[in-house]
Amino acid sequence: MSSSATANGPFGYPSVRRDDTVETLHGHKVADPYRWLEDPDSEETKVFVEAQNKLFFDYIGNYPKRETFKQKLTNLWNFEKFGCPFKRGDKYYYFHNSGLQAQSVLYQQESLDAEAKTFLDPNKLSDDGTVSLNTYGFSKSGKFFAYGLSASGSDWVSVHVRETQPGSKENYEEKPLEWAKFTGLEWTHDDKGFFYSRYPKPERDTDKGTETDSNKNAALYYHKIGTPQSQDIVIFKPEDPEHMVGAEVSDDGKYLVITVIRGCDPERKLYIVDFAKTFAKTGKEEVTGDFEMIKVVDEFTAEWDYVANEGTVFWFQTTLEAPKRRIVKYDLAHPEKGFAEVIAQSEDVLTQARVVNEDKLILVYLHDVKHVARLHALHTGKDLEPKELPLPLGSIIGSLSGRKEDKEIFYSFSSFITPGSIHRYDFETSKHSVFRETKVNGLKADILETKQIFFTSKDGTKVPMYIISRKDAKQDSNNATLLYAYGGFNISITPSFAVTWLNFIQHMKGVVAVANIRGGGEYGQEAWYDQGKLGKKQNVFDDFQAAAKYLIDNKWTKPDKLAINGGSNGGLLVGASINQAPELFGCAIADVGVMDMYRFHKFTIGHAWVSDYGNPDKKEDFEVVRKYSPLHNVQKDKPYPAVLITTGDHDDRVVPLHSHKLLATLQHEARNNAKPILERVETKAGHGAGKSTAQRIEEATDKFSFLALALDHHVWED
Ligand code: X98
Repeated sequence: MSSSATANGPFGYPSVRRDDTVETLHGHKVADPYRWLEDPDSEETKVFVEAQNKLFFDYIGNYPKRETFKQKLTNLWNFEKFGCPFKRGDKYYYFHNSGLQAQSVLYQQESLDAEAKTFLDPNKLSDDGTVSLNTYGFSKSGKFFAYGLSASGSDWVSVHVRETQPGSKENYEEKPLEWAKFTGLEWTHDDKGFFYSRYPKPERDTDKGTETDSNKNAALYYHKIGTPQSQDIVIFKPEDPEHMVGAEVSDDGKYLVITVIRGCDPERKLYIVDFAKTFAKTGKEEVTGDFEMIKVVDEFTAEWDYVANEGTVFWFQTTLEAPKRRIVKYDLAHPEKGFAEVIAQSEDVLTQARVVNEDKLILVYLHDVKHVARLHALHTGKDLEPKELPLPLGSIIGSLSGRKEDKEIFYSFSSFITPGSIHRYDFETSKHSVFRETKVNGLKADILETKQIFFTSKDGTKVPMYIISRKDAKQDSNNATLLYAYGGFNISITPSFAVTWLNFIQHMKGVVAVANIRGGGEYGQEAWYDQGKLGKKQNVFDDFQAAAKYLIDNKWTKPDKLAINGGSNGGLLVGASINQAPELFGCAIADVGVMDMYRFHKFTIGHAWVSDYGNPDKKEDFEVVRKYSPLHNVQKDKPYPAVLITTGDHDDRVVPLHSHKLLATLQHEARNNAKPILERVETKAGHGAGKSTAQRIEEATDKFSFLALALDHHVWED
């Protein structure tokens, strides 16, 4: 590789080999000159990554305000973060981060006022804080704790078991369970073992998370504690190798609720196992695998989330004949009666249902991208007092803890400018109290404000958008503005307290806009999700571009001062938008994006995304992605904004090859672009989850420094 500025443009992009790979796909000749970048192990790919990282870090390292930004951000980040307490067995637990700890620590308490003892500290598991807790499950008695650790942000988890009594064995198993992924850890109530999902060991099994092998043939297993993983029992293996399986043990421990999952499609099959019936048949009071499945729903018709059961009567949250979801019940003893409605679909989208204090049903709804929590009687569905949980208007419930057997619940709420405070509601006394307030040193929330507006998209649809700014921000077209969105997979982008954004707003006088574009779940499946997937995916890009136009037309900003950002499916959104409307933006930051829409389904869990993108092996679907695939729509003649593409070397959700191939193509086609097109590859990081605090701070510092340089915006206020 050379870095001649003349041959390789004003930024001296590395020379990258182009080969003559060409394929004919559904009658179209498609060149793929950077196919070789799909091999993460080749020396040439490693040299590419090193050269791109050197270019980026040299560029950003020269920015004089980088250190100021980092110091301020570190300062703002350094506040105590508490999770909601939850009870397991006779003990309380909660997560806590003292401020800048790499990973949050799980604490154990005998009672809410007792001394908190460290129960699991992931910070002790690596030198650099890159081993993280990915999933966990307590046994019903509270005696055992199974937990999945992930290294370097990979989706793979190694499952460990420990006893919970202080002073008891820390490592119950000789060896952790391997090749678990996308799994819960669900204990049988006899404390003997737990259910989990795992894949076959990939062919290339070194440095987990850097391989690209497709994840297929998952199965649900039962692990009996104290026995080797090789003896784990297969409980259920879907016929289709791309299907997955989820499992939940019912509250009373008598049933196993199984869902068969078809990729990211929300519709699932629903099976139930009656343990007692199986034990009667096998003559053994333990899991043997000879389960008889009651196939309650044997088609992918709707979403099914187990809420509670009393004997054979089960309550579910479902989208069955209710795209905004409702609560139904089903009696296993009377299947002929089908599903009976308990709570009808409302105008708002039901997002969470939880039973507490025996028979109180808490339902959390999304109303114009804000939460409302309502209380109902489980049996009759009738309203109870208080009708709504006390919640400041315009806020979001981050977490909610409390189970059927608990007489109290804890819930945390937050907004863009208020960190999560924790509230307690006691059902015995009907009293609400603030359990914990969160204080953020250096945050001047009183000078900030959030507005929610509705803009009109290309086809006339009204789309909500939050705008967060200083109160003194003027609509003079001159604000450095960051527009963020996701747009897919039924995922709603709700307000979140992000110090990276607040640092930009408070200290750099920036504006952040969060657009709740279609493809998400903000207004339910029919009205929002279905309108932004498959053949309607262009609506997502149209909404995003309409959001940018709104910000420009209403003089919040102008193209030179507008940056866009999104991650994952939102990285695709950024990639597609810079090809479709580069003139609208001054800067674009695409994090961990899906960029090669012809080949996404071939790597790791990519096949699960045909729910939104269709299957490129089918001509009809291919013709849809052909119109927006970022890699295949790079423009030769239009000027691009400054572009930063970011990825992680252990991203096994959206493999880094997507970012590398788009980057190489952009640097080749637009090598003389006036603004830089660069890539940042984080080492020992994956798709986002599990990053250490230091990694998060460095990444945000680099991204906002890039944005400041791209928008020529160097304002700084203390
Ligand atoms: C995923 O790909 C989700 C991955 N995933 C899970 C879990 N279960 C899955 C079952 C089938 C297929 C995928 C599954 O995370 C899971 C289950 C229990 C506990 C934890 C995890 N997602 C999409 C994604 O990452 C959108 C969000 C979820 N994308 C990347 C879409 C395009 C870019």
